Amino acid sequence: MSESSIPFATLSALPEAARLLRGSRRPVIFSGAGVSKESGIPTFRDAQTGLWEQYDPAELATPEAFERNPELVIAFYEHRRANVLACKPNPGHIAIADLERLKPDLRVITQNIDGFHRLAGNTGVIELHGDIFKDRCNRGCEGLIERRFLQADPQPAQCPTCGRRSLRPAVVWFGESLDPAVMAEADAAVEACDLMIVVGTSGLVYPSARFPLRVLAEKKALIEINPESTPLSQAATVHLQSGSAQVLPLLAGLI
Ligand code: BV8
Repeated sequence: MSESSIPFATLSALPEAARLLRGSRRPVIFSGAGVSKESGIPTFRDAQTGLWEQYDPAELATPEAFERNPELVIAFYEHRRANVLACKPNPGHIAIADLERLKPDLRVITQNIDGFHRLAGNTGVIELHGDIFKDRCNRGCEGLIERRFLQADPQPAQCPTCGRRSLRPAVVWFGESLDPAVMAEADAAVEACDLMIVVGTSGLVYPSARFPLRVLAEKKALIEINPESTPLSQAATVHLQSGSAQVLPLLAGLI
């Protein structure tokens, strides 16, 4: 999308956003599904395309769904894994990696499980909700199993520790607590930051949604990048109302 397709209000707000970012020593990027939309990964609030139109992801991303119908949940994640494997980081992810080269203390906190911030080159990415390419035992056995290939059999795979068919994606489902160590790392990064750029999130899922609210409560600068308005937009220091793949490269180019 060329600059001409970016709303004038967004283009005129860019210099202020760039001034804030230039003056920041420890920015945090807080991202949600919207940052991967232009890579071809549907967000949660998009109607899932194809086979998954009739399912609500929030219904499938739960321990109850896995207990009730493990094959359906495994098939849902295999479908999403295949989609992520067929996609790649977009210019928005690349721009965030470029920003880390300009600002080495930049941290990325993401709600996404696609790994695209790491793939784009960011380091120390804090993945609040896990990684779609890792499995873990649903019965609590220790350890994560890296799996970048697709399993043909939709039955849960066998746990190498307990031998039961209990492996599931190592992601945080609705109703499951986030890893306390990951939360502590995110808390420390937000505590230390002097600016947050919130990219592509509806800000509706807790406890992750509390991080931008904390930045606002601490009167730090918050730049929001989202084509829609969200509960954060009113209080944001700057709201760049556009797609992240368009506006992040422009912003990075001004630093
Ligand atoms: C918890 C991993 C304690 C899985 C995800 C009842 C029972 C239990 C809990 C609850 C309950 N009621 C409420 C809760 C709390 C619940 C919650 O917050 N629910 C919400 C729906 C109200 N939270 C939890 O359950 C959390 N755990 O609370 O534990 C506990 C324990 C036991 C009992 C009680 C409490 C766990 C939450 C984590 C769930 N896992 N992901 C998977 O991915 O399969 S969440 C998942 O949905 C994503 O990771 C993400 O976080 C969230 C979707 O949010 P977004 O990323 O913001 O995406 P969304 O589609 O919403 O928005 C996209 C945005 O992008 C939009 O604003 C759009 O405008 C914008 N956009 C579009 N295009 C672009 C763009 N932006 C930029 N550029 C573009 N081009």
